[in-house]
Amino acid sequence: MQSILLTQNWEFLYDGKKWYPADVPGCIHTDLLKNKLIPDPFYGCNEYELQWIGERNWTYRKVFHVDRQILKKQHVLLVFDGLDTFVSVYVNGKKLLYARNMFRKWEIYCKDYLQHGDNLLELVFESALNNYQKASEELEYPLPGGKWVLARKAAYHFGWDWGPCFITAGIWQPVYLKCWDNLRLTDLQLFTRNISDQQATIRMQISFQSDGKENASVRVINKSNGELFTEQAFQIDPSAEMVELEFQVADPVLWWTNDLGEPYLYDFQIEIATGSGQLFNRQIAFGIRTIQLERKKDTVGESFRFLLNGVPLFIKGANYIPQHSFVTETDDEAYEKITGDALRSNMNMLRVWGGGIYEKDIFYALCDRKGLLVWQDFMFACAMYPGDDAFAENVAQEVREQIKRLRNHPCIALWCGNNEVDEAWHNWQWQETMNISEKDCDAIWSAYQRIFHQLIPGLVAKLDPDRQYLSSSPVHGWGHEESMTEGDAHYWGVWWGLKPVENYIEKVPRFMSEFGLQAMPTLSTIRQFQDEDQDTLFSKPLQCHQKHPTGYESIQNYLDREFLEPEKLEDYIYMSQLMQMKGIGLAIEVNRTAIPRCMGSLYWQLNDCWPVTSWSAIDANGNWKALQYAVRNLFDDVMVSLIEYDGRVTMSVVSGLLKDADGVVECSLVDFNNDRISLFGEKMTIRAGKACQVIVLDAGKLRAENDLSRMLIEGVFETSDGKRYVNQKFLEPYGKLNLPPAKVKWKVRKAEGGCTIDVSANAFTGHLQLYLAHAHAWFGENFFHLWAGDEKSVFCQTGLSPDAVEQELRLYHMNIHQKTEK
Ligand code: BMA
Repeated sequence: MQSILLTQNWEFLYDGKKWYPADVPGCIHTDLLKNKLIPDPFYGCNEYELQWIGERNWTYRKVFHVDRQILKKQHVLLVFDGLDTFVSVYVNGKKLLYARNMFRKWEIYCKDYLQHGDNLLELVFESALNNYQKASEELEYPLPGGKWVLARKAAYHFGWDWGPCFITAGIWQPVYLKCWDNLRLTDLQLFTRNISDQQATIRMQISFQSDGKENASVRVINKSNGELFTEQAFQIDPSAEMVELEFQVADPVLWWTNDLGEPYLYDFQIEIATGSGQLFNRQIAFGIRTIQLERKKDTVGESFRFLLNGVPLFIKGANYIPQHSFVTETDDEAYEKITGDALRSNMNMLRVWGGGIYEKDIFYALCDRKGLLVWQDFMFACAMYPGDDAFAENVAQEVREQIKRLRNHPCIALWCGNNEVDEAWHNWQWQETMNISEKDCDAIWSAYQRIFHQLIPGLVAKLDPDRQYLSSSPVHGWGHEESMTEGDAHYWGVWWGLKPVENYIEKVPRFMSEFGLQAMPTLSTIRQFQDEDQDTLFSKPLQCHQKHPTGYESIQNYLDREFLEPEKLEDYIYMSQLMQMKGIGLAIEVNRTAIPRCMGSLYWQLNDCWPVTSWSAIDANGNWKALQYAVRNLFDDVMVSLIEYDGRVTMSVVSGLLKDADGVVECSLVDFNNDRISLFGEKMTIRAGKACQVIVLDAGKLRAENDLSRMLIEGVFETSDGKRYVNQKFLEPYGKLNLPPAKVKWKVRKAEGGCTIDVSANAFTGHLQLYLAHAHAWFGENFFHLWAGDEKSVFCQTGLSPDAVEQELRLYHMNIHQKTEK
């Protein structure tokens, strides 16, 4: 088998006249930008000026050389790993393909159309918007939701409530020629059949495309130590879909999420030799484990919990969206960073949300390695899709390919049909607002059932029988009582319903798969779209970078409840982040303390695809908002929780450990002078995987006896081997605190990978934030409190020199109305 990469020397036609160099993989927006034909699409309100790009058709071409050796091969395929989206492909002037699905791979037998020497490959991309306009006129009934429903293309490209509308077109994955004689290996899959202490049985499925019958043999070797697992003979038969074999791994080391153990991967080297002398070598990093989603009737309703190797685990994580509006802009380093961020935040799952893309291989490989589970949505979101034969066939092919591509990854925990399609149809009143007739409603719902209740689950059952399928997330909409007693829930009463964050205390579902609050990104990210002289509330660019219809008003609504009054941009950035941390932090605490009733907490949303004010906890440049720093603590293997509700303050310690932990539990009030009043202190054993309620305090009494505007409450669990878990909370709204004037000092010194900042203060300083004015950075700790005399050394991960950091460093804290001096 020979592969010839065709990614170099492409060009695209601009204005019907001139050809410009193009990147493959790439897309029209990035090609226009790199050729300086458009301004930065993310800057200012440029998005609105650049809509014409998505309304046009675009032609790409390339000349490639074919030598005689290739033409001598029996089979020559032209392969596109990804085309975005509606495109006619011509080889030497002959149309060989019309592709119409961004999520599929396209292969064309092209030998008869190739010639020795130069060949011309041309692709004419049709505007996905125009395609929608045309296709929707032919629909028998209206499809509510959005313009993405007729295109098997990333839905967020059409604009989302956190993302711009950039309707891209282009070759977004590699292109190559593949040629071979007689036989090619098309697929190699491993499945864990069963596991005992002594051995694991692995089933191997090998698929070939073959011109005739042949004898063959396969060897499976452990690449890291040369150990031979099996050597078996088999027959290749062109009429059989695949060959199935089994082998054993003795004393298997299991794959665990990072919180429960080691995500151990076997480096299987699989060597296949055929009678006619062909050799195939494949490497699969395989994790031996079982994963189940258990949904069993119980006294509350129905459980919704994951069992990894039989162990129930509380899911800690977030919803993940594509990292860039232009998918090819996300490089390997960005995947390393985001999965690394999830790992260092003590997460064990990411949900790949259905309005984006099936992520690239590297994303899943990194999740395998870092012990992060993946909840994988199929790419359908928030709209009703067609159900005709052509659409169903297109989807079936996509689903088949994606399952086959991803099923070897131990990280994949669940297949989910779509994001909020079921919920939308039943709760978003489309039937009334769009005046859809009963007959059309029936047709729309049967299309839904065809795709999500029949077609996709049928393919999952056939191709990946050990993994479960959930037809839609959430199982019930948040307006329904059942959303709290069974299934997963997207609880949006807070934010969308403008309920106070304390509502999270009452709304505890079985598994919280979405909940969120917006906050502004860090200043250096705002700089990406506006210059310093535009830093006013709310400048035009700030408005263009807020996609929720009442985004800033809703943030203000939450700030008002905390008596926070931002006057300028820096105030708003800081206060909105504080508010987000408080609300989402509270929900996580509540969800975790409700174990085993609630078995998961995935906040909306981990990341962004451009610089924007959104629900993300990590902005588009990788800067962590306050929430993300807090999450690390709240998702730690042990969490201390302090929740005030209904006149009581409850302290709990929640364990995600596999073993019981002995230690000392303490609860105190600490005032801003660092004087302590002990409320509780005892030796305790915290049971593995359980929540332990430590103490319930009378909030009224605490208030009557203390000036809570000058103190915070602190809960600590210190294990007998010295690990400390701490939670500190103000019991008064932020704006009602009586903070002293504070002066913060700092010094910057060199450290490996960045620098160390030593900070100290002359008085209690609340939630001290460190950031760089013009550069992106990650801090080892942030938004922490300092008492007078404390000195903290904070690592700052940056490429800047200590001198530059000294210049760039900005501090913000809750006492800021008092002038901070160096
Ligand atoms: C959710 C998501 C997204 C959306 C978010 C915030 O329910 O599934 O569609 O961006 O809410 O509104």
